[in-house]
Amino acid sequence: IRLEAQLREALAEGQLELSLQPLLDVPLGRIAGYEALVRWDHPERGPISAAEFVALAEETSLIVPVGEYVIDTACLAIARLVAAGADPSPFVAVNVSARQMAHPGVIERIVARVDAAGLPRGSLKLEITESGVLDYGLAAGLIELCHRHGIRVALDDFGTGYANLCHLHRLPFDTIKVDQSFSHDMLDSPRAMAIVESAVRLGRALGAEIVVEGIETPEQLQALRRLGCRYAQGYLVGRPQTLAQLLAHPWDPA
Ligand code: G
Ligand code: G
Ligand code: MN
Ligand code: NA
Repeated sequence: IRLEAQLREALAEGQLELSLQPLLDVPLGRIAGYEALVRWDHPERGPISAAEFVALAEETSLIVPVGEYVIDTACLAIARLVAAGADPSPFVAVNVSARQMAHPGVIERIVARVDAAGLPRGSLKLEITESGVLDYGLAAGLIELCHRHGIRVALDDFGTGYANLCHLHRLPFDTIKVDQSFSHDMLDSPRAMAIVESAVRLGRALGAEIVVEGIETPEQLQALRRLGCRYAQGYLVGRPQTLAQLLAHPWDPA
């Protein structure tokens, strides 16, 4: 409860910050976009990861203003990168939670913020994790509404949890993000490699783009190239960085 009050204060006082992690377009060999990851630099405790405080924010209605801060800041950051010469225009992927999506009018407010930042609608992708799909009817309606507004939707952490093939069966995601546990093992485990390979094929069959997360070595990236995977994300491509860091070294892998 004390942390909740502190989070409310952090939001008001601008202690929340965004990190942006680049995604590589594997066949083209260039940065295609960024995933926004929210951070909280707590005055006494130091940096607190999103994993820690997003769960807390979800238990309260704080996830709504936190989510709006993230969308706003992410769109403005991408607009700054574009203004600084990022070419072609990158996309920005923003994580959203079920609690946030259940709020009436949330998509319309998100669209208004994309427009206000001067970005094309297609530059925003919403990333939904398994826990973000509480109800298929609701999720399908939200995805349809996003598509009508030109916003794309990704299924995050694919391969973990219970119902991910059900999600793909019922919901028309534009992007599937394969969880990093598979890429970490794929060069040592033929089973992990088989799963990544199947995900790439599944994406092609479903008309969804595949992102493989957690790429840390050139050998893993080479394997993705061989499989015909479209996007790679991970420390090899770049660590999550602040906008200031990205503007200082726009195309350096971190
Ligand atoms: O980068 P980090 O280890 O803190 O991320 C941990 C988790 O927090 C990830 O699963 C990520 O999806 C989630 N996350 C990061 N930023 C946000 C955000 O802005 N909103 C939501 N709902 N989740 C986020
Ligand atoms: O659940 P989601 O995929 O949104 O979470 C992304 C998290 O994964 C972030 O916390 C990010 O810092 C972390 N991450 C990104 N790339 C790598 C990587 O190559 N290796 C590891 N171990 N973690 C990564
Ligand atoms: Mn994500
Ligand atoms: Na993920």
